[in-house]
Amino acid sequence: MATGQLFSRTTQALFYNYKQLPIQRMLDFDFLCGRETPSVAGIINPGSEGFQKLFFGQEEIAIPVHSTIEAACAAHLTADVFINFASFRSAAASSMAALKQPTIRVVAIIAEGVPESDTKQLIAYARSNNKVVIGPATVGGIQAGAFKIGDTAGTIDNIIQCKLYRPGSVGFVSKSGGMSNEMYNTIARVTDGIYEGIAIGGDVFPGSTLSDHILRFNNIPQVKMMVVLGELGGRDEYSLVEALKQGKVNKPVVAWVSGTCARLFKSEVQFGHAGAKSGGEMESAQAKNQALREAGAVVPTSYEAFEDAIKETFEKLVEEGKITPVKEVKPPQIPEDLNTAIKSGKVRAPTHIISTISDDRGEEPCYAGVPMSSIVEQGYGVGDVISLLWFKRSLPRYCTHFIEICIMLCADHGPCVSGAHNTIVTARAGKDLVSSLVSGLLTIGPRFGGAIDDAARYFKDAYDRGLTPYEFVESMKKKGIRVPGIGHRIKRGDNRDKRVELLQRFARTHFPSVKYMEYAVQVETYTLSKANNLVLNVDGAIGSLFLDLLAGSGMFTKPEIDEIVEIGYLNGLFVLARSIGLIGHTFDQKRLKQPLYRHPWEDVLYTK
Ligand code: Q5B
Repeated sequence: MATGQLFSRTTQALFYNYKQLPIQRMLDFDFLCGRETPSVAGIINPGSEGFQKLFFGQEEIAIPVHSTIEAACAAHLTADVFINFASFRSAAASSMAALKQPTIRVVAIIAEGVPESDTKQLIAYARSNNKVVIGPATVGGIQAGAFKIGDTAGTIDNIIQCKLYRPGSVGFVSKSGGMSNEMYNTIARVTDGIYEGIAIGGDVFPGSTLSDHILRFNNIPQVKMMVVLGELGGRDEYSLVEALKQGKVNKPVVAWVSGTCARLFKSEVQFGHAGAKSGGEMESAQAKNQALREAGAVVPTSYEAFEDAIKETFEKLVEEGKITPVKEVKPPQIPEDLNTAIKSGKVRAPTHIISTISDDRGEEPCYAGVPMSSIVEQGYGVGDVISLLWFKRSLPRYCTHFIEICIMLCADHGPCVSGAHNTIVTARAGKDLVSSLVSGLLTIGPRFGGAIDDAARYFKDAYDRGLTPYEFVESMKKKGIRVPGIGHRIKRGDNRDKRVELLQRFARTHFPSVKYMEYAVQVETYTLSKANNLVLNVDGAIGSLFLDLLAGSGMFTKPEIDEIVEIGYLNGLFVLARSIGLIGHTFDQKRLKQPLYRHPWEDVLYTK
C-alpha cells in the first residue's frame, strides 16, 4: 500500500460485535464500488461461533463468526482493519487486544464515552507500534470506491448522491461524523468528490488527529487538495497550524473550525462532543480559524462561505492543470431488500407456508380464530383446545368431554407396555426427557396404540357397505389382515378392558347415536367366539366411537368425515395421551436413580 494510504479496494476488516445493519452497509458499498471481495472478512461475536448470512450484491454470502479476536485474526491473516462496535465499557479492552495482534494495522472505535485514560493508553500503544486508531466516538471513515467503515456516509442513497462509489481528488478530515456526511455532500457538489474522508471523533483525546490525517493525505498522490472541518475546544487544530507553518503540507488546505457561535453564550458551553467545549480563548473557533488562516490554509469568513472556498480552490487546481476531474461512472444498482420492497408495495412475494389453525401475529395468539383470553375466560378445557387446533371448530361439550376422557384413559397403561418399556430403558441409559419420550412414542403403531385410525377406517367401511360382522372379519382374514381394534395381550372375554367399558358407557349416555360402536361390539362378539383374547380393545373403542362423534354431532359434513378418517387424526389421541404417561415414566426412573438397564441372559433364548 502506498505511503499514507490507510485502505485500498482489497482492504478487509474484522468487525467486532455483530451489528447487521452497518455490516450490510459496508457490503452494499463494496458492491457499489465493484469490489471483488467483501470488505468484512470476519465477525467477532464474543461467545458465539459459526457463520452469519449477509448479502454481497444479489448473492448471499456466509461470513465467518469467531468468538475471540485472536481466533478471528488467526483465521483472516490479511484482514488488517478492526472495526470495533463494542460498548464504551468494553471498547478499550477489545481495541487494545486488537492492536496487539500483529495482523491488525488500523482500529476504528465507534463507542462514545470510552474513559480518557484508556484512550491515552491505546494512543500510546498505537503510536509506538506504528498503528492507527480512528476514534473513539467516531462513525469511522471512507476511501471512496474502495473501503468504508461501518455506518460512514449513511444510506446507499446518500453514498450515491455523494459519489463515494468512485475516488475523487479531495482528502477530507473532520471531528464530527454527522458533519462529515454533510461535507461529503458539499464536496461532491463543488469538486470531483472525496478521495478519502475520516471522522476522527469528538473526544478530547482522539486516537488520531486532524493533522495526522492531513499529513497522510499530503503523501497520497491522488489527493490534490484537503478539506478540514474542526470544532471549538481542544488544541488539535494547532498541530495542523504548526505543520502548515513548517511547510510539511504542500497541497491546498481549505479549513473551517465550527463553533463560532459559542461567544454568544455568557458561560462556557459544552457542545455535542466531549471535546467540543468553549474553553480558553485559544480553544475558540475564532482563534483557531485565524491561526489556520495565518498559517496558509484557505479559511472562509463563515461556514456558509466554506462551500465556495472549497469550490474556488478546486477550480483553481483544475485551471492550473493539477486536477483532471475524474470521469463519471454509473454505479450498479443495489438490489432492494425484499422486506423494504414489500413494505413500499413495489413487489409481492409468494409465501412458503400456509397455516390455518393458529395465528400469533396479533395482540394475543388465536387458536382457530379464538383468542387465548376467551379460551381462559370461558373455561375451555384441553378437549376444546384439541377441537380448535385439530378440527378447526368448537365442538359441543359432550364431544370435548369425550376427547378429554380418551386422553385421561390412555395416559398410561403401566410400565410393561411397549412404549413405557422403551421410555424406561432409554431413561435408564441416561438420556434426556425428550429422547426418553420419543423412544417410547416410536413404538406406537399398528400393534400398539396406533390402531385407532385403521379401526375407524375398517369399521366405517364395513358398516357403510352393510357387511355383517361375519363377512367383515372373514374378509379381513382372507386378506391376511388382523382386525384393527380387536385383540389384546392381557385382556380377555372374561376380563374386559375397563377403559372400553367406561368409554362405551359415556357414549351411550351422551352421544345422539352409537351405531358404529354397536357394530364394533357385534364384531367383538363374533371374534370372541373364535378366541377369548379377541376383545374390542381401547383403540377399537375410540376408533368406532369417534366415528359416532363425527357422524352424530352434526358438526362435520360427510366429505369432512371421510377426510378425517383418510388423513388419520385419531392416533393423535393416543400419542398425546400416552406422552403424559411416558413423561411420568421418565421422571420416575430418574427419581429412582435407576441404573443402566440390561436384559437378563436367562430371558433370552440363545439358539442357532
Ligand atoms: N389375532 C393387540 O395380539 C395384538 C387379531 C387376531 C384377527 C385380530 C393383536 C392385534 C390388532 C391391532 C390392535 C391395539 C397385537 C391394541 C394397545 C394399547 C394398550 C396395550 C396394552 C395400552 C395382541 C393370537 C391369535 C392369532 C392371531 C389372532 C390376534 N389379533 N385375529 N384380528 N385383531 N390386534 N392393537 O395377544 O390363529 O393363533 O395365528 O394385532 O388393535 O395397544 O395394554 O398392552 O393401553 O397400552 O399377541 O392397551 O390382537 O395375539 O399375535 O399371539 O395372536 O389371535 O392371528 O391367531 P396377541 P397373537 P392364530 S391395544
